[in-house]
Amino acid sequence: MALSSSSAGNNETLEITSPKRRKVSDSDDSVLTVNSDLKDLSHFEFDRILSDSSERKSICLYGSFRNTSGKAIVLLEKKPFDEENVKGLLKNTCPVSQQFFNDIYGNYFCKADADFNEIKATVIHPATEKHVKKYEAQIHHLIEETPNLYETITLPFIQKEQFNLQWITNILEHKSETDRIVCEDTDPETGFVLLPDLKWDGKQIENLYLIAIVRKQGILSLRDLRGCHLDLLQNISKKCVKAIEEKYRFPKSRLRIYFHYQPSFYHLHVHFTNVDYHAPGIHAEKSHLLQSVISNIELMDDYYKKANLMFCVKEGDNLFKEYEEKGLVKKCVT
Ligand code: G7M
Repeated sequence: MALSSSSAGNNETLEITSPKRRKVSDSDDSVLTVNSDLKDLSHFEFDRILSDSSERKSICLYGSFRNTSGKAIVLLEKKPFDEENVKGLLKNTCPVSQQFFNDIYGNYFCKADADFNEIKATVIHPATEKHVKKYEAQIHHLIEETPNLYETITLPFIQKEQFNLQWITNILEHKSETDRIVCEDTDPETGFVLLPDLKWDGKQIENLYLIAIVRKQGILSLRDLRGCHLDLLQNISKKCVKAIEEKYRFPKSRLRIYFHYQPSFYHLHVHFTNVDYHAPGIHAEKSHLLQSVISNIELMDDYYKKANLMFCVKEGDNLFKEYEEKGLVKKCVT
């Protein structure tokens, strides 16, 4: 995580500090990241908005950090309310200014204390062009990927161009986020690491979001899953559900457990979210429930080798261009 949330929320007391930088091995240019010692966002020079969402109460900014090479993405999101937070808010003096009232109905703006007004910030630096495309608002298309199209277009594309997986290696090798690990199984075939997703601060159950990253190398995505992986999938399902139940008192029946297809990162991982939370990528065109995946493989060992899989792609994405060049999809003319 880039920024401690307490410093992110308190915009009025930001100090001017020069971001220290650390070399990162996962960048194409091997440039320096501000993430090793970022205290505030005062050095961020904003170029443009990549996307914003009133529904998610988030905004994604593109720019750079002063005196630092490489571009940066800063994603700011308002955090959901929880009971503890609201109790604190109500106990503290929180000035309200009335907008209007009509009979028994009144509208107010409340000036909450910084402690109860935290903003979650995700900083990606140095950000590549591919990161920009991932976070940029764009038109989407659906593509039906046959096994042959996977072999001839998608797979060569993944082999040529994909996000670096250094953050995954760091988690598996206990070099990053070690204190966030919720449950771990070290078996080389069926093992995994379960921890909160980048999108979750690990606190509020309303937007509970964890990921289990498999230990075994070489399973790129759902497409690679076969009968020989059933033990791995069942092990993840059983142990992660138990760990989440124990740590967060959150029952199995309230968990949405799924894969993304296409994922952003081609090293197999499973998403665990609160079923009432509308996390990005939960819709039919992108998510595949773990239980359905297990069931499909139980019925047919090589289901995911033979199935046509739909996936959603942005018009600006290079994978879209690969399919466009073969005449399999067309840009939207408006
Ligand atoms: O779409 P895909 O299935 O590849 O999703 C990858 C998930 O990994 C997303 O939900 C990301 O929020 C999450 N993620 C990405 N990064 C770079 C990190 C990270 O550094 N740490 C953690 N804990 N989760 C990450």
